[in-house]
Amino acid sequence: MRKALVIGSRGQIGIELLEMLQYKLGMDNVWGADIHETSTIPNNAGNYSQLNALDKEAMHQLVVEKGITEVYQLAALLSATGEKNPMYAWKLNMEGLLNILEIAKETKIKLFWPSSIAAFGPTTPLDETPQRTIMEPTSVYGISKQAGERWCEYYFLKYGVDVRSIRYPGLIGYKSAPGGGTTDYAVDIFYAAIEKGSYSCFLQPNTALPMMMMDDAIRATIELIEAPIENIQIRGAYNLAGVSFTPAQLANEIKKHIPTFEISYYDDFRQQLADSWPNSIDDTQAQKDWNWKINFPLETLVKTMLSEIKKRIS
Ligand code: AKB
Repeated sequence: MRKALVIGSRGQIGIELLEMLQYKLGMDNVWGADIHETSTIPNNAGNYSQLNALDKEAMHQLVVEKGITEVYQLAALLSATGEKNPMYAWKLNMEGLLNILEIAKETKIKLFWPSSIAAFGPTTPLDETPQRTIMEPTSVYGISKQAGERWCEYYFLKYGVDVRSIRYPGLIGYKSAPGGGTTDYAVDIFYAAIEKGSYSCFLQPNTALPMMMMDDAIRATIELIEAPIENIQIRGAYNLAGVSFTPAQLANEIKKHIPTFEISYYDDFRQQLADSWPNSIDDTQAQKDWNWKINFPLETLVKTMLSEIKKRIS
């Protein structure tokens, strides 16, 4: 019997992953945990425990008490917030991972931990970035993801921990808000387009980045965790390509639905982060090992975001 725990269950990925796991495994078999007080969590969110990812004892107790068999450890500071508080980002991102790796070693649970395109750096080949390549990240978030990938592989090689990971592109969804990332513009733009008809973008028009609709990201996460163990050739993190576009290309696609939409651009520290990340990704290995394939190209992504956000606002 599978019993899942999502740590960081109130975050951008956590909210949607929790919902999908509840649908697949049943409400009783899924547990959410996050830093927020229990009294602030909606009644329909299912089982929930307040948890600090830095509190290893509490994490261990939760895993044992609830009979958890798989953990999704999503609690982290993202790239932009991380740059504002590098020491805390390092502490949370690394200790949060090492705590659960230790628990996985002791309890034999299966573990999912998210890496990111931020694990690459300015010396990485920018186009069709391969699975294995130069990785010299320059943000604290990217360094923590790169180090985290190595720790995941280490725990697999040394202790046999069944840990699996994805280098998520920028994630775009309508059910939950992003927080503190460089790719957040690609969510904010939809709300601004619908509510104001214009958007002021903190990245420059030709900044190409790999992105992915949240539905695809959640499906990828679950397909990876459910893939037969013998298929998993990568114990660092799998590349996922998603769909690559620039702010200007995204704005043009939005204009097909809202012809009066206007975009302008301003200078911001996040440009430097975006410039250090790939334009596009090669995910042949994920296709080969666990049959990965995206469902949401740019046109479908934009159509879905606009219609779902309109429904939510009205
Ligand atoms: C961020 O922008 O920090 C994240 C990421 C690319 O991991 N969305």
